[in-house]
Amino acid sequence: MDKKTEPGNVQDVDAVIIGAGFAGLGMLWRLREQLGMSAQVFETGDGVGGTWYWNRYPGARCDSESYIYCLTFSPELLQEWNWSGKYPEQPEILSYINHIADRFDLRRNIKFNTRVTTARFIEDTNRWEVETDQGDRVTAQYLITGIGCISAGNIPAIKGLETFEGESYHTGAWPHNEVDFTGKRVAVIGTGSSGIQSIPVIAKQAESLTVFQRTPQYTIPARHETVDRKFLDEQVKPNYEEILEKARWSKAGFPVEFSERLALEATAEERQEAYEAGWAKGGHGFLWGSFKDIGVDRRANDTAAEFIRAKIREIVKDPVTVEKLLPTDHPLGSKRALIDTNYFETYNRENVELVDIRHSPIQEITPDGIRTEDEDFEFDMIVFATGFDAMTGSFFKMDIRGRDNLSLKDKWAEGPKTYLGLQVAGFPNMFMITGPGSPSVLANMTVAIEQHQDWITDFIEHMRTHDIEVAEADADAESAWVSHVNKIAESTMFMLADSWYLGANIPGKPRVFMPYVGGLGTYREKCNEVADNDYEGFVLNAGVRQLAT
Ligand code: N01
Repeated sequence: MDKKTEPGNVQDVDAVIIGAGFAGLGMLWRLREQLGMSAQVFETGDGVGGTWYWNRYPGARCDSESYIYCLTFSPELLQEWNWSGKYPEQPEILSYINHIADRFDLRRNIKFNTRVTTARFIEDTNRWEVETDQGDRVTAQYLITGIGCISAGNIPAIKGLETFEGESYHTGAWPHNEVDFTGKRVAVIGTGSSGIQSIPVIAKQAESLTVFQRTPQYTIPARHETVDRKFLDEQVKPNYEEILEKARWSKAGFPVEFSERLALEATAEERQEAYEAGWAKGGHGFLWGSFKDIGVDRRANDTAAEFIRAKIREIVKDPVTVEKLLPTDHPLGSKRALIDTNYFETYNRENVELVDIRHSPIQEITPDGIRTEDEDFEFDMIVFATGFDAMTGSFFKMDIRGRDNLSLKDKWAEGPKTYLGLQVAGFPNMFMITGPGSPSVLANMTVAIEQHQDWITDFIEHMRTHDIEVAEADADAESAWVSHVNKIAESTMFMLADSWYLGANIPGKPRVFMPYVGGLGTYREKCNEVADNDYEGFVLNAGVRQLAT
């Protein structure tokens, strides 16, 4: 037996936290500083940051405005941190996260370069037993996952993948050294958020760039700029708590007003004016600031979609490329909403070509490049911007087992089942931050993450003060939540696109809408109601201590 795995080396802590991104770090701070608990964080990377540690591709940037993309547990930090860009870039977000880790002395409870391989709930002791690829064995009362929803990279199993002799990268596992595109013939496969951010940047450096697009996208100019210091100093910082509170109770975690106007009640001129204003201002406000029926009525949606198609026709010069770029097969906003910097403009560059693989699919990757049904292409580099096995993929990289040795993978074989996206029946004392069934991926992530962190912290505090050893989602409450999540999704346009929200990007994955679409504020209200009603829907018991008395 490996020395590290000898029984004598088992470490006991109150909580094991998996992941050292925003989710894991904020959770660690709360458990340690607010509840005085012991916690061990395991992190696969050699540094903190999670998503922002791994996604270092060119152009990587958050599309939440920087002043609202932050952790808020320290009012001093909120006041002192100064972002440089309206939308923060990956290096700046990573330095912000590193600053948090240093400032709050979080690293001492984090073990880096360590992947959790198994986590088993031991019914005799009511504790989780966690093992890692470094031979650690730790037992904990609580297991808390902060593993991200969009973390398990997906490189499609294209024939000949391993034969390519050039360099290849996935946007979500970008190397730490600089990748130099100078003089290179580069392919990018995929036009989701990562593709549309990296394509304009790579195009500027590469000798040639060929984009392989399966689904044309709607995207709105971000209108990125340097941060407006006056706005920050005069409007944001003195009013931070109020702004945050507004974001916390909003639909999507932003302190903004949603338009109450209906596109179908407006005249064609009024609609044009509203869409032009949204386009000129840029960002996600195009959607929420124009008309509220865009998200629920296909005819209203068509008016906005047509406006964007007209913009594409206006911006892109080559008519053949325009036709390939026009999104017509899904409503606006039914896939992840996108904002960009010079995306469509990039197709006017002489060194950029667009290949429509919906009509001429990739047949194989060859040692020299990519072969589609119609053509052979030669490349020095292939960038896979092909997304993630979202929401469940990172759970399935570990062997998580609850009561009766049931594996999470088996439990979720037909799609994820959770209560509030926070717990799974049969997996006691395991809490998920931004799990499936929660609204996180449809909201500003840091606001969503902190709602979970606060709620879990309050729940654990409640358990400690009421001498409760075990909390477990009730199976009926879980079924009711899953039905509710599905039911409200069915009435939305999200069901009309093949998206990762539905698992449609992963062959064989059950087609189930995974996030809660009812809005972050409504969800917060529901979670608070559950807590106020003595954690309704959870079975609480004193566990072994109760049996012993
Ligand atoms: O991944 P995606 P992403 N053959 O799944 C294509 C967050 N994020 O990394 O649309 C050919 O969106 C696929 O085609 P299709 C954000 O939540 C945020 O870009 O499935 N093509 C699509 O074009 C985002 O939604 C930020 O037909 C294949 C692309 O690859 C999420 O992460 C920045 C293929 C994948 O797009 C994921 O974004 C970056 C195949 N077999 C990411 N399989 C910001 O905050 C897939 N594709 C700004």
